[in-house]
Amino acid sequence: MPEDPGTYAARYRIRLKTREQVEGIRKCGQLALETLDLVEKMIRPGITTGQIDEVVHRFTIDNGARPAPLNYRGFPKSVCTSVNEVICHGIPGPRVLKDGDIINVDVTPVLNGYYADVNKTFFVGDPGPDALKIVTVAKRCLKEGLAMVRPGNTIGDIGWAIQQWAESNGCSVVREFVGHGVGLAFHEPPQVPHYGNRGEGVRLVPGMVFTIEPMINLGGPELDILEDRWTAVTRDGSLSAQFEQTVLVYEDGWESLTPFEL
Ligand code: EYL
Ligand code: CO
Ligand code: CO
Repeated sequence: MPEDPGTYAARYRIRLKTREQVEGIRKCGQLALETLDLVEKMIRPGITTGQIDEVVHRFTIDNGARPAPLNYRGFPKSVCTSVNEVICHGIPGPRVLKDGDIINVDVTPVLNGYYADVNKTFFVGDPGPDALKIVTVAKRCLKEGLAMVRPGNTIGDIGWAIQQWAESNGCSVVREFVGHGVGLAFHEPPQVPHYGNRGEGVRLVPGMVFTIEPMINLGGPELDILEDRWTAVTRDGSLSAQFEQTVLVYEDGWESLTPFEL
């Protein structure tokens, strides 16, 4: 007898979401996207990453939500801001953005108990050729990963598609940070690596909600963690870019709960 999807998911401690829960996550996702739109409008040379944090914090609270990153495992701010060679988990502060920088802004509001996790990488002023390349490749990597999401495919299919695009374009995939189940908590099972082999890993079933958030480097995949114990940077100093969406598996394929154009 074929195994029930709920029973299969439970073996991996994956909580399948009800329609009501999906509605809650979708509403949180809309707030997250509005937050990123607000941030995009303020990004220009001369602002600081700390100013981005202030705007994200205020807008989140004013909309009846709270920022999940704040105090999460001791993270001191409400949003991650990762500039140039910073891969992820950059801490907002006095750093001033300059023309030609790239900056990833990663927002996760908690609204009515539901979590949605989304990020984008923005250009500050006019991008140089390296900035243009890494942002273009990272964006396409998320698109390739999303295209693999449907019942019957596996987590490994997603990672394979991402790794394939990144490496065939001369870029590399960060291994230390992965996508994750999300919705009722910031991080739930399963883990979603952005590398891997076709057909390997957990099989996707309707009701799963998880992020895909490939971190793509222009040089090698190795990273260092700075003294602040949060900021991850490329070991070779090369640029790194990332795009993230929260995605729902449903009977016919996938639906982003944090949709933006790729
Ligand atoms: C926590 C785990 C080392 C993640 C995200 C994992 C940090 C350092 C080990 C944000 C903040 C993922 O999912 C995230 N962004 O999309 N902290 C995170 N950790 C962590
Ligand atoms: Co995120
Ligand atoms: Co995430």
